[in-house]
Amino acid sequence: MRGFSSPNSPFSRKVRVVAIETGQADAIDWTVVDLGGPVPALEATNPMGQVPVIVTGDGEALYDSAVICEYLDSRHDGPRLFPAGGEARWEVLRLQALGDGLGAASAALAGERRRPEERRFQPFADNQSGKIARALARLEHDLAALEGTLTVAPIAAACAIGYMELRDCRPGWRDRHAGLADWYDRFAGRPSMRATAPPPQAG
Ligand SMILES: N[C@@H](CCC(=O)N[C@@H](CS)C(=O)NCC(=O)O)C(=O)O
Repeated sequence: MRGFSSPNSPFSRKVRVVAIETGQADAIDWTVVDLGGPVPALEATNPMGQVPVIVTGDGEALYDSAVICEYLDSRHDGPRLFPAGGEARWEVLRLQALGDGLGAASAALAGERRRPEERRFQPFADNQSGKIARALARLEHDLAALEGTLTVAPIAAACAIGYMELRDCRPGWRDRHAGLADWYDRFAGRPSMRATAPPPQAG
């Protein structure tokens, strides 16, 4: 399979972690793209022009990260990262959405902060900050569900928290959410998380 990713993207990282955790790290040949401008090859596979994308052996493009993760989970013999059904499945999917939402709000806030000061729109930044604050509080409330059996839920949460922290979207979050920070530090020590950590940032 081929794939498109970018080094700092929490959604790309989520897929790469799932690939490692399910023994498929070598099954995807990643092209790392720079999202600073248009990437025609990426747009040709995903009309949204977003990473991650994979192109299966049949030549079919799959996106977004939730779809790719569930696809990878259907292709291995180990314990499933997506429960097949029942309450457990809905809880894992909700938590995945919460983690992804945290990643999206953090990316939006980081993008807004990169704009020249005179072109920033503070209400937009405040709205994203509110989403980040509420998502962190909810993840801490749901800590018990992040512990225990590995599913896509803690993977999504940890990749999003890693990005949120990389971009310093919520200064002081570790003091406000000590339990979540402790869980995150332990989870970030997994070989799959260490292997996919964003590269050291310039400046
Ligand atoms: N819901 C998508 C979100 C993907 C996403 O936002 N990717 C960002 C990088 S973190 C991207 O490609 N941004 C470029 C753009 O939106 O043009 C997923 O889960 O894969």
